[in-house]
Amino acid sequence: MLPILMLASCFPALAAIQTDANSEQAPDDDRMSWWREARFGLYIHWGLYAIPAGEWKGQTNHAEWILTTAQIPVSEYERFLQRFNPVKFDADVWVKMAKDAGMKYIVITSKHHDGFCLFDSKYTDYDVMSTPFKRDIMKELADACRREGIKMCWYHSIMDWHHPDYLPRRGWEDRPAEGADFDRYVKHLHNQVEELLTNYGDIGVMWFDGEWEATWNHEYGQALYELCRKLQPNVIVNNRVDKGRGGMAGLTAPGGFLGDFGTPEQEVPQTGLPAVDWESCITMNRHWGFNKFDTDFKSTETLIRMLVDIASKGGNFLLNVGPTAEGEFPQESVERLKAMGEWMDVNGDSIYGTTASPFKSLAWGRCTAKKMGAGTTLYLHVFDWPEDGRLVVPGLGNEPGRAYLLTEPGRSLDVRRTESDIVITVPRNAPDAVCSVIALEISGDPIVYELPEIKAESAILVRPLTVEIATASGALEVRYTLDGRDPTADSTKYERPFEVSESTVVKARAFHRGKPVTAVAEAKFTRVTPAPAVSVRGSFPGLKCDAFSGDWNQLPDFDRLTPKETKVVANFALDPGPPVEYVGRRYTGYVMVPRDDVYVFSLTSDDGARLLIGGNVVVDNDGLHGSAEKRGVMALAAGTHRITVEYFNKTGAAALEVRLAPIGQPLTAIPDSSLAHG
Ligand code: FHN
Repeated sequence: MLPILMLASCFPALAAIQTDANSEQAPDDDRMSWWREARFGLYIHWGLYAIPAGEWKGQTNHAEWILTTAQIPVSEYERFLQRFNPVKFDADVWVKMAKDAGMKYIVITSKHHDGFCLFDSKYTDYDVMSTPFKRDIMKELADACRREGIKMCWYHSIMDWHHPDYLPRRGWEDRPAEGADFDRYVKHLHNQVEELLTNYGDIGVMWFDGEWEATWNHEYGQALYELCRKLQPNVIVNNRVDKGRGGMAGLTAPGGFLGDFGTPEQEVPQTGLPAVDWESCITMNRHWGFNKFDTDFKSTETLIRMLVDIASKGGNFLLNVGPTAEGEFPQESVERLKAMGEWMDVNGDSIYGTTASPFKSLAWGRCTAKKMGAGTTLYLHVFDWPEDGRLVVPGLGNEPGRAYLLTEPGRSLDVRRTESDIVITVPRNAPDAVCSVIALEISGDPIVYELPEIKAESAILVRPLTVEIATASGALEVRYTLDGRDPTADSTKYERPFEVSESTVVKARAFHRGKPVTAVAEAKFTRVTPAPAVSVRGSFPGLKCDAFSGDWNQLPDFDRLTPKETKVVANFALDPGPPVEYVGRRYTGYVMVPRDDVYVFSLTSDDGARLLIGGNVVVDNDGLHGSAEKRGVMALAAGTHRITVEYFNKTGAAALEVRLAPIGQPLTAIPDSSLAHG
């Protein structure tokens, strides 16, 4: 088995680092306070697209984008108006389900990209009042929310595939663009936002979307943000009102872009983001709008742990439901909301109004924190219950107070300090198989001595490898060993990076005034034999590139498909021009490396991609995502190695970039001269 590692999984420091966004216009605390306290909201995608329910002419993977993904002419899509009659819709039932799930706000699509309005608008007939239902659904929901003390919030799409003045037109559609006046559309957008912020009482959030097309710009975003705040000064506006959102990672780039919170989509940031407000919006299955074929629902365990993970990073969780055309939540959604509510009934205090974990990571679960007078309560969310009955809280410097299970607040648990850790004696069985919460009271603010971080470019080596040890606090002294023994106060003091040239186990521990204040960090470095080069008879410049077309959510098995075209290309660069959608590519050939070494491969793609060397997966960046980079390493002998890159793009933006370097060197695109095919 060749020595290969997915680098991001070994050295988080090399994984994607989120931008430190929002730092320039942190929103005022009062206005954000209810939202930060809430932590958990319901997202609802509902509209005409619920009628086809994902299906069109035999294709069954559509949803709220069906007008575009099925290329339905607007005139044909409008016919759904006459079929929208959700006779089973009951606003009180929906709001009660959200409230019972522990949710504090509801964000619903007042208008999605298809332009259909779920509210009574005097600026269009393309709204719910033109359907057989003839009721202002948004009004009924807003009234029910007010009755139940839930914040009503609107999702409103900037992009509008129906309005005659919106541009650009969809590439495939027959409606002429002549005569369209985008500024007239912007006025229409403002008029409807005024209706939404005037006719329905206090609104919590304006959740804009569809801001990515070139016709929308920062000036429009600024004017729309200011309109919202003028109409309702306390309303919160997300960052998709402007142009600063960074893809699906959703955070606001520096540069004065507007928006009160970042909007990661279908993902959770890898770490907390101090002083940044953000909310991850995530589907329960694989679609936002109702798709009757999509039974791939996340488990209740996954959803509860996702809520905990997000809260432990200081974010909000906006969990989506796509109701049916009849006006009901899918049964799978109903069941999950009910189960989440049962967990929140017991553990809600560990989510609401909490702040991010003071720990960088915890082996057994997550942590949230809440100021309590002069002290702090740490909520320890245990996913993996300790079999030995000892829950170890690593590197906590505070003297511990009382500890208790949220399921039995009256029963104090035994808490004692070992050298660097706090140990809580817990019952043999976890009270909640999904996530049991222990409250640990401490005096003052949390003091956490983070485990020293042992860093190197790779965990495998062919040549001497430089290793450094970092600690979060300069006041601590780090001592380390290279022989596998735990460091003591007499072990070698870390002063500067050092080299290892053979397989080595490095152990490090932080000390304060001669006493250990952290557990022992350990990293194993293995000397490996580089993968042998292959001998190639008769190679030619460039790579062989098979082009496929299809609608995928992840990389298909290209071996089972027939390419539409096969050609030779100079490198991995995508064709210039607008992004090509519903496309797959498989590049095959050889890459030459100059010397025996460990090489870092970097693969950036939108959507998914995978890089193999000699048939071994070195980087797996598969899946539906915005432009994202992943890295992997492999030890290679000098010479020629077989390389394959597989790639697909579904819709929207596209990206593919392959970079390579020996560890410790800057990554660069592979020169064309180092690529060949047989
Ligand atoms: O295109 C929309 C999509 O339909 C859905 O509304 C998500 C959820 O926020 N937002 C956009 C995709 O980023």
